[in-house]
Amino acid sequence: AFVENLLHHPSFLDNTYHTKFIDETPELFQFTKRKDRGTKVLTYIADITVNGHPETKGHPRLPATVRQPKPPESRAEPMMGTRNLLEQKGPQAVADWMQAQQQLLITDTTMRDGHQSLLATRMRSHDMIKVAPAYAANLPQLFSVECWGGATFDVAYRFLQECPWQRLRDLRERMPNLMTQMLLRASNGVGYTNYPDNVVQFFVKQAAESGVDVFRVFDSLNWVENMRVAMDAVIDANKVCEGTICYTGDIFDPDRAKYDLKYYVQMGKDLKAAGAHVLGLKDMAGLLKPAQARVLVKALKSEVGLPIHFHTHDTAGIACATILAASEAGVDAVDCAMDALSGNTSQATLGSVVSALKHTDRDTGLDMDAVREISDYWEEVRHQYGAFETGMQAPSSEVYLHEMPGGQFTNLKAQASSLGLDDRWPEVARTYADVNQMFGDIVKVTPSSKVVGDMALMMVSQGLSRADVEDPETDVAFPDSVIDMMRGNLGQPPGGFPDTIIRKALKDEKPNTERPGKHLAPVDLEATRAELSKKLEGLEIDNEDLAGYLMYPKVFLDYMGRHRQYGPVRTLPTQTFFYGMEPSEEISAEIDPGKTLEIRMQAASDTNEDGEVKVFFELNGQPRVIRVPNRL
Ligand code: BTN
Ligand code: 3PY
Ligand code: ZN
Repeated sequence: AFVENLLHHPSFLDNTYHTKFIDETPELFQFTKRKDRGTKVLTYIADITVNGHPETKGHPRLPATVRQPKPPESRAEPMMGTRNLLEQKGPQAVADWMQAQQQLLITDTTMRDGHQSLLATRMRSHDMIKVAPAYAANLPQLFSVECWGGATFDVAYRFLQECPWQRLRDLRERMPNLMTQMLLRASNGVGYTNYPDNVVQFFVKQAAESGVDVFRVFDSLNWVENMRVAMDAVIDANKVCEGTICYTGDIFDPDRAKYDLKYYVQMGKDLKAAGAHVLGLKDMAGLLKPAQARVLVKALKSEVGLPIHFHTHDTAGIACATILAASEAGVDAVDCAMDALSGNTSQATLGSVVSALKHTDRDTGLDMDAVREISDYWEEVRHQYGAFETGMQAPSSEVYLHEMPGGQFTNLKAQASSLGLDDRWPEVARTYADVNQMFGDIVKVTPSSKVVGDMALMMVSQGLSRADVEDPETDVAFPDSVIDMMRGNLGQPPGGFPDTIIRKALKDEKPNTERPGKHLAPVDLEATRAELSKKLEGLEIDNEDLAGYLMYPKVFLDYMGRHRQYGPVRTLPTQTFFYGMEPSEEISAEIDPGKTLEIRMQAASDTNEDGEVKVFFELNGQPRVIRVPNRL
């Protein structure tokens, strides 16, 4: 309702501008519009100051005296890095170089999986952009910086009130020598469902144009058939296609024989045949153990013949050991997060891996002083996101039971709490494992992991066991996501879904066992662009916005509605964005390159009889009063 109202609010209808347009062509909007954006941003600050931000309610802000996180100085002009190689010689040259050189290559995941797994994906672009030049200058040996895709795309629009494409362009510009990397859910794009082929193609093309160099493409059921459209689009864009195996089970466990060494080697070969430049090995839950890593990496190296890029999570506390074992077995690249955003459900600790390999034949070449300085910066940043900390205090081997991905674990825990199941977590974990078996032992990663989680929560809250669900005599109300998956709308797992569960969920309906995209009609892109433009009062819609709308129509429109009201709030310091301001506090916000709003809050009045509060500011030295309703 909030957004509905907003869309029909006069302020929405009479302001026909748009972030990228105005940010790139400020001269068209001299005076009134510039002043107008100032008012919008002040309105946002006033509102948050009076009413609080819905997402940080109940959490204390840091004192205004705590300094803004300060990025390290650049030590030198950025040296040539992997991006230069990609630009000059193309993706195959990158892959060849990976195999030819000896150092263990490192991807820094802090700006994507790190905060996705530790801080509910809530890190703002503002905090990333500031440190990007230090990455470029001080860590030119990095293989890549994972900074886009996965859940960060919709969270940017949905919760952070910022454009994910702009984040990408801003980071790309500040790290000209480093490859950027994204996580792409193949036909599910950066969403939770299969999209028509031409939407996937359009999205990949735009991501490549806006600045993604390495695409890690995976399918949530490990179905290579369902990865081809996305992989081909990456290859067509002349970017690095990292065709990816999702690891589940345990290759040494005879009870999990479905996912044995042979299975993974075959999938690696299939991905190579599908055109992958690099083979991704994605251990999204952190299940691969050191001894198994040694065997698996050796086999993939020798039998597939692609460079291997290994991704894992430290949920069980063992990720560094597994990475070092993989390194000994010859893995080419691995993912780590900067120390301050590593460990637990996040990645292994970057500084520890770099240190462990110093003076060995796989020395990463990264400078530990530079690593520490950047991690110190991230530590200050993390303090500002206390409201999103999950409270996970220690690593846990329980992950070997439930196999939840790092990004889902804390999320599901919070969902369980909100359903009043706090004290029944062990039961949820156990049930999640039971659901996996009931579904035929599947890969659990977005979006299939969400389906398993939905089912597990439903069963625990309704007191149903696996036997109850499978009993043809009991009536079960399946979550929509389960019915959708059984229909075949996420594709097929190896061996298909078991008949018992299909029949129970779909009754007499027949599932589709072909590739879902085969049955989805292409979207008329230009008609959609026109329709979106009309919804937004004639606003010109560029390809980035169209791609965002195609992924998440409602989320995108809601974002645009709030943008009209609040303006470029992505430029505010993080404390201000989440907590507003305190009397006498001063901040600045660079709304365009070189164009800065100096904002000082002076005071806030009492609430008047109309329920409004007056908030007194100085904006670039001029007094401004903003009235906002007190909704508390
Ligand atoms: C969301 O959580 O819906 C996105 C964050 C922005 C919401 C804005 S903040 C100011 C105003 N007050 C609210 O309660 N919602 C909007
Ligand atoms: C995502 O798809 O967002 C993931 O992080 C999967 O591991
Ligand atoms: Zn991950």
